[in-house]
This record gives sequence, structure tokens and C-alpha cells, in this order.
Amino acid sequence: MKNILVIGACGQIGTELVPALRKIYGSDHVVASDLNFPLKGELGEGGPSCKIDATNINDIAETVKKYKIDTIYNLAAILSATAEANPMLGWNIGMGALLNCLEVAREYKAALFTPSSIGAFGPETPADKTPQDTIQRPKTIYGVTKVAGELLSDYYYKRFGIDTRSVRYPGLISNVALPGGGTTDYAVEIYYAAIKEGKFTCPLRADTCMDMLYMPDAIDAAINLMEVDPTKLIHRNSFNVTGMSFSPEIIANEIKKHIPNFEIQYNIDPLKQGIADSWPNSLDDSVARQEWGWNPKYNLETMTIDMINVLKEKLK
Ligand code: NAD
Ligand code: AKB
Repeated sequence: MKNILVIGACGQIGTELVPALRKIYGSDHVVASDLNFPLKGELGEGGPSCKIDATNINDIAETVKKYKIDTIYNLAAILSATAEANPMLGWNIGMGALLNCLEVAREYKAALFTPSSIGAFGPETPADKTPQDTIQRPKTIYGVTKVAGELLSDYYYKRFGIDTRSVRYPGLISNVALPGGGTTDYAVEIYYAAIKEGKFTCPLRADTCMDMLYMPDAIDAAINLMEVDPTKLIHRNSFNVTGMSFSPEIIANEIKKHIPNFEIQYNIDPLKQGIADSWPNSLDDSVARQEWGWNPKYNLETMTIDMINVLKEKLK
């Protein structure tokens, strides 16, 4: 990778991916872009930035040409709960952005990373230790775009030789940007609420298990996968990755170890509960470990210590 374009850079992932890429490849070599322009803080000031509407192929092509981009990170999407409330928007952004990125990558011979999600699985998928290759019949529009995106990205690799790669992220937990309308958002919000108010009202049932990953590991996954020697890859779109699996009850008990008076109560959101119930309880990420050395550093215990330390400073 020499010249990198990040599309959808202002979101939960891009806000941390852009600085990480700039640290490795040099500020001038990483262009941050989003529909929301101008980009604020490090994203706008730490290196080149521009406005890109990912549903407009010319926006992407002009930037790729101008900056001689060889690698695109396509992060533009509408997350599961928001997409379910507006399915056409979810489809248009999710698929529109991907197809445009694939076509530009084909024309300019760029590599392309587009995250998939645990949302690419559905209720017929084995829920525990979900295998890498298994049944994928999601029941959300978000999941439909993710499965279609995996297939389309593999198609562009096989048909045109485009270097497409992807991971199926679980719920991502972070402390820089807030999550953007997903089903797993509660696992971020609970830390903010614990520190600010000492209590949290959870939209999911106490026993709802899902996979999660701390953002430093999510950033490593994207960069390491894009760096790995392609001859090592048997799979491409997309690899199961996970850092931990827990329910609201389990994360609340972990937080209580540090904030003993913390209280959780439940007010179930039927939309989010339905989505969560259709997703796996825990993923098997052994194929990512074998093919490109995936090895996350954080578990629930170490992540919770870090989240609480960082947020206590941030929310002072
Ligand atoms: P986010 O919602 O936080 O950010 C998405 C960004 O895309 C926003 O800054 C938004 O302004 C931008 N955007 C929306 N429409 C756009 C358009 N037409 N053109 C350009 N930019 C546009 O999302 P995120 O959490 O950073 O997720 C990035 C990718 O990772 C998505 O594909 C998402 O499905 C996937 N993913 C995220 C998680 C997670 O927990 N955050 C988990 C699994 C997969
Ligand atoms: C969501 O909940 O929509 C995302 C995801 C797991 O894809 N966090």
C-alpha cells in the first residue's frame, strides 16, 4: 500500500483507522473522505481530505486518479438497526458504495477492503462457534447487503483479478467515535452510561449473546489483512473475526468489578432484539488465524479496564 483512500472516514471505524494508517504509511499518503464535509480534527487536519458521496462513482474515481490511490477502504454503510428502519437507504448506500468502489478499483487497479459483519448470518446459521463457511440467510436488509457484498467482491476477484479482501466484524467497542445505529451499540453505550450515571437501560435481553471486538484489534484486522501476502489467502470475502462473546448480563457484571454500584435495567427494543436473536452467539475465527495470522489482543476483562480508564479521562 502506498496511497490509500478511506471512504466513510468520519464513522466509528474510520475515526481510528485513518490516524492508524497515517502513522504507518505517512500522513500525505492517506486521504480521508466522507459525505459529511469538512472533516473535523485529525481527520481533516492530519492529512489530505475531501468530500466523497460513495453513491456517486465520479467522486470516487476523481479522487483515486488525483491521489494515485492503490488501496481503498470502503466504510460507507448504514448499520443494521437504522437500515431496518429505512431498507431502501440501507440497500442504496451499502450496495451502491460497494459497486462503485469495485468498478473504480477495476479501472485503476486498486485493492479494496470492505467490512462485512456478523449480520451476514441468520437464524438458520449454526449459532455457536459459527463456522467460516456455513449457511448465510440473513433476515435484515443490512445482512442481505453484506452477503451480496461478499459474493460481489469475490466475483470481482475471480472475474477481473481485483484484490478484494474483507472481514466479518462483530460488534465493535470503542471510545473515540460513538457507534452509528447498530444492534450492538449497547456494548459501547453501557460504558459511557456506567461512568456518567452509574446505571444503564439496556435495549436487549440479559442473556443475548453476541460476538464483540475492541477497536484496536479491529484496526489491526483491517491493516494486517490488507498487508498479507495474497498467496496465503484461500478465502477473501469474508473472514470471521472475533475477540469475545458476551451478553448484557456478563458485561454488566464485568463493569461492576470496577464500578460496584453500577446498575443495569432492561427496556427491550423489539427491533434490535429481533436482529440480535437472528445473529450468532459466537464465531469460529480459526480460518483467519490460519490464513493470515489473526490474533486479537483484548478480551472482555482487558478491554473493560482500558475502556473505563480512557472514558474516565475523556468524560471528566
Ligand atoms: P458508521 O455508521 O459509524 O460510519 C459510516 C460513515 O459513512 C459515516 O461517517 C457516514 O457519514 C458515512 N457515509 C454514509 N453514507 C455515505 C455516502 N453516501 N458516501 C460517503 N460516506 C457516507 O459505520 P462504521 O461503524 O464505521 O462501519 C464501517 C463499516 O464497517 C460498515 O460497512 C459497517 O457495516 C461495518 N461494520 C461495522 C461494525 C461496527 O460495530 N461498527 C460491525 C460490523 C461491520
Ligand atoms: C450493527 O450492530 O449493525 C453492527 C454490526 C455488528 O454489523 N455493529
